[in-house]
Amino acid sequence: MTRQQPLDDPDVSPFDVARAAAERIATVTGVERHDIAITLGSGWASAINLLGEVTHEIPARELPGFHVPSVPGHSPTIRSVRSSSGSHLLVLGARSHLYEGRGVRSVAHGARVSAACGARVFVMTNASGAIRPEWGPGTAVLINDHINFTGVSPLEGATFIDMKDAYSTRLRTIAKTVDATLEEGVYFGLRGPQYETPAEIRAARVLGADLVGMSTVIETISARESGLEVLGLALITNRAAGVSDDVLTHDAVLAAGRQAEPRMASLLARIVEHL
Ligand code: 8IG
Repeated sequence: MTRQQPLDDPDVSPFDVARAAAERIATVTGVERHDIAITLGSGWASAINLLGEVTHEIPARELPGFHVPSVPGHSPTIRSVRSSSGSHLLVLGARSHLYEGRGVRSVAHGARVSAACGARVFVMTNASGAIRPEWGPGTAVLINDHINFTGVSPLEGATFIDMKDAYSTRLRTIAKTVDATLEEGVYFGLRGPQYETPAEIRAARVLGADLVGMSTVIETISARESGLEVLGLALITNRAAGVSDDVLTHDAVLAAGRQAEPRMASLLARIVEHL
């Protein structure tokens, strides 16, 4: 059983919880505003070593609203990093996924805390399955749009927000100046945790999707609600169901991530330098 958390209380505003976490982060780090927030997904963790100097590391459980992740490959800390250019980076190692069952507020929390910490840019990395057959494991893809197929939204009440350019054209252009060979595609976001059937992947392809995963879409919606500019970077770790004959396992996904990790770390660090 998870403990009762402030985000579970419908009478508590998730933005108040985010503000409390942000105040704690500012107090502990002495950094009044962080400029860029970065969520490290599986296959991206070692980027931390290239982003700059880690000045503070806060266990997620010490901050309001964060839970300790239950999935191997995700590290539950929030770190403050000073980049070589002097920017303050907030690196989120604690991420909730819908399939963990802690609710959509928990998934949205990182983006809300990032905005409350003063960030203007939210960089999200993830591991994804390729719907496009030409994308093998190790391919890096800039997310240029998404299809939210989770059936839920982090927005509460009549919060009608614009989702055009959700994945900032400006930030994608900057990323392409760093690596012009970066692929681009539409991310199909599902709740999981089961991987898809081949029929579901065929359907996703017909709907216009290029890659698939179980994160990112809820966080992007929250980030846009909070006024953050979003950059989404996916590492392809497998071909989606039916795209190849491979059996999909979490271990194989992690192994592909580990193999590509040094390359992704360098790519991410170079992009962040230019933001
Ligand atoms: I890594 O093929 C990774 N995450 N839904 N499908 C879904 N999520 C994923 C996949 C995949 N690969």
